Formats: sequence, C-alpha cells, structure tokens
Amino acid sequence: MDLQGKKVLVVGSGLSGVGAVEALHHAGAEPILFDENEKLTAEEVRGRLTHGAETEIVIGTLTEEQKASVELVVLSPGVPTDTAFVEAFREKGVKIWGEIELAYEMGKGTVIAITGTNGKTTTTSLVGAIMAAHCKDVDVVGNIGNPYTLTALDATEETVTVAEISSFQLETIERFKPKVSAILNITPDHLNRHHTMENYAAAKEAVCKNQTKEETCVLNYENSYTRAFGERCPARVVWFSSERKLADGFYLEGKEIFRAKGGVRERLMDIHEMKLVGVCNVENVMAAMAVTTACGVPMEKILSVVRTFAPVEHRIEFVATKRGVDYYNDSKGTNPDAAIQGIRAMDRPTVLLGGGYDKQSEYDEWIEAFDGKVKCLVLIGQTREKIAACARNHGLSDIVLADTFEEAFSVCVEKAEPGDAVLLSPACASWGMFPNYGVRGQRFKEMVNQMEESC
Ligand code: UMA
Repeated sequence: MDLQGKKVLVVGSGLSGVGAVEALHHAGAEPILFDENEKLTAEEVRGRLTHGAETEIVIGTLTEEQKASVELVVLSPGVPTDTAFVEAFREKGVKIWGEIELAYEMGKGTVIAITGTNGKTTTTSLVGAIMAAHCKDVDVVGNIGNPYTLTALDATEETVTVAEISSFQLETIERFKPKVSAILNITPDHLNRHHTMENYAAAKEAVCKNQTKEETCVLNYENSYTRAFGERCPARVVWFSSERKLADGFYLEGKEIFRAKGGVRERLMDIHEMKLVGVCNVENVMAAMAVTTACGVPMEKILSVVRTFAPVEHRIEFVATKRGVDYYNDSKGTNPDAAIQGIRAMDRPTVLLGGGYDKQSEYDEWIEAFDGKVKCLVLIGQTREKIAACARNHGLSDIVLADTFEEAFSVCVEKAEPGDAVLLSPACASWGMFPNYGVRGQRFKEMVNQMEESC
C-alpha cells in the first residue's frame, strides 16, 4: 500500500504506537496518534516521539470529523479488535492493520516469526543469537519489547528479522509471511481477550496463514493443539519432541538431543552442555535448532551458540543468595503454564510469590505442580482470593494475602529459612500493579539486592 499522504489512525501510544507513528512519518503518511487513556496528556505522548513531533495527537475521544478522515487504522497489540470502535471502521471498509503488518509491508529481507504461549522470548533470543553468528544484519523485534516498525525501514534484502509475535499481534496481520515460523505450544492464556481456546489457538495458527510448502513451520509434537494443526498447516512442517523418538525432526532421548531424517538419526548434543535448564528450555533449543537449520545455518555454528547461550532475564533467573536463601525471578511466568515450569525447576522448599492481573485463568494444574515443595504461598493482585481458594482446595494451608508487592516480598523474606528458595513466579500478568512483567521482575531483583547478607 502506498502510504504517501494517507491519513492513518494509530491506536495506542505505547511502544508499538510510537514505533508505528515514526515509521509512518518516514513513509510520508499523516498519522493521528490516538490513546483512549484520559489520564495521559498530548504533551506527555509527544515527548515519546523522536521523529514526527508535529504528529496530531488525540487523547480520550476522536471527533466524527477525525474518524471520517481515516484511510487506514493501525492498532497496538493491547487494543482489542472486536470493539464497536474498531468495528465501525471495518464496516466502512477501512483496513485494520496491527503494527506488525505495517512493519512487514514496509520492511525487506527474511522474516522469522516465533509464537507460542510459553518460551517465545527465550527461543526468539536464541534464534537471534544463532542468526547473528551466521549473517551480518539481524534484528530481533516484536513482543520481546522492540517494536518491529523501528527496524523495518532500515531493512535491506540482506536483513534477517527475528520476530517474537504474540496472539494479540497475529489478530491483525494480513499479508505477513515469514520464511520460517514456529508455534512452540498452545495452552490457556489471554482468554479474557480471545474469549475461547479455539479463538486463541486460531490467532496463534495465523502465523502460517500466508505460508506455502515453500516455507517452513516448526511445531511441537507434544502439544495437542500444535500436533493437530500439523495436519492442516499450509507450510512444510518440521517437528520437535521432548517425549518420543521421531523419524523426522528434532527430539530429546534421555539427556541427548537428536536430529532424524527419514529415520536416520544424528546425535547433536548432551543437554548438560547448555546453560539453559529444564525441559521447557530443551524444547526451546530444539525449536531454535529447527528454525535456524531451515534458514541454512550449519549445525556446528548452531551448537556453538546453544552451548554458550545464557538464560533470558526474568525467566527462572537466579538473582542472589541472601541469608542462605536462593532468590529466583520468574516474573515472566505470566500464566499458569509458564509458572508450572518455574516451580518444576525448584529442588527445595520454596516460598512462592504469585498472583496479579486476572486473565480468567484456572490455577489447579499450577497448584498441583507444587508437588509438596511450596511451604508458603504469598499472593497479591486481583487474583489473590481466587488463587488462595484454589490452593486451599488442594490442601495448602500457609497462604498469605498481601496488599502491595513490597509487603509480599517482606513476608517471603520472613517465611524463608536457610536452604529454602524464594520464587517470584506469579502465574498472572503484572498489569494493574506494574506496566509489564519486566518492571515487576526488576523491582523484585532490586529488593533482593538491597537485602543485607545477615539479619
Ligand atoms: N490503549 C488504548 N485503547 C485500548 C487499549 C490500550 O488506547 O483499548 C492504549 C493504552 O492506554 C496505552 C497503549 O494503548 O497507552 C498501550 O498499548 P499496548 O498495550 O499495545 O502496549 P505497547 O507499549 O505498545 O506494548 C506492546 C505489547 N503489549 C501488549 O501486547 C499488551 C508488548 O508486549 C510489546 O513488547 C510491545 O508492544 C512491542 O512490540 C508486552 C506483553 O505483555 C510485553 N505482551 C503480552 C504477553 O507477552 O503475554 C501479549
């Protein structure tokens, strides 16, 4: 689409909206940056823009005249796509794109897209590191926190864009077509936005909707949704499995990773050679191997990066030992399935700090995964009563509800004894108390690091 002179409504003035406005400005379009949050001021929002400072900014509500002038709408991922506001534009035939579609339309080169409920950030970072060892120009973008629009304009045919893509972002793609995609797993999350598991799975599967057998999609054989999707996936499928030998694909057997082709297998590495821990990370590594192999990276190069790659911040991240207690930051455990990986990685009595924004998740499976290791559960946020009730049903008795994150942290410090672990792994998003899980994890690490070594 030729964007020159086009009136484009950008909804949301966060990272994505700012990236979209700047890219639109460079493309010669006339963006209107709109945010419904009336607590913001236009000056504050203008301060976020490095380019396009003359952009029209509207806070609160748009006038009918402003709405009538719009030729394209670009939504930030946090903006629901099924509201009357968005529907009114759709009915008038105005195109609704997300920030990812806008960036894809403007960009060039090879695109790799990684989605899934859990493991996206680790896998995207690892794929980015492997591709950077093989190619000169690699951008790691998307849900990971680096808007795709900020790098798309500088991309050339040689550029490799490795994008972490969320279900929110996939709801608004149109022609987005990665050379290689991966769906790591699909488990319940964001049901308040997508309403049903079917809608959520469909959003994830859309990552392949424009792919053909010329392109590749990497799928997890051990997840019921992705396995079923393999049957109707439009791309060439490459499988990975942490539970069984595959005739074709990447798999874990015992402590070793293998690649098989037509039943002929090749041992790739022992999992103790890598710094990442836990089965979830072995799956992420196998997915990254499959993705980068499909991009033509030689296996020796892939293995040398995998051996040195360190865990991503906020994902079962060891912070420090204070007064004999090990503190772990798993702030990225923003849904029950991710948090299950967090508690599974603990090998000692654990004081667990959980709770947060209500995404209408169910917590039974998470609490079952405690497996006798959680000596005290400290809860915060909107979900604290719901989680406490569920934990009591599963026989847990030491449950403390706290009003603030700081109060919860103090309770954890009090309850933990030398030899224990304190784990922040909330099973909930941070929204309502923090702007995102990164800020929550940083605050946790600050509090740990400020503790005295002894009482
Ligand atoms: N807003 C509206 N109307 C609405 C909803 C929001 O005007 O109906 C406004 C808000 O007032 C706010 C702005 O939109 O000012 C926020 O937009 P946003 O929520 O899309 O946030 P961004 O800062 O643009 O960040 C987004 C992603 N956020 C979400 O998907 C919620 C970031 O993912 C991503 O890193 C960033 O784009 C860059 O691509 C975060 C996330 O939590 C980390 N993602 C979810 C997850 O990982 O589970 C999907």
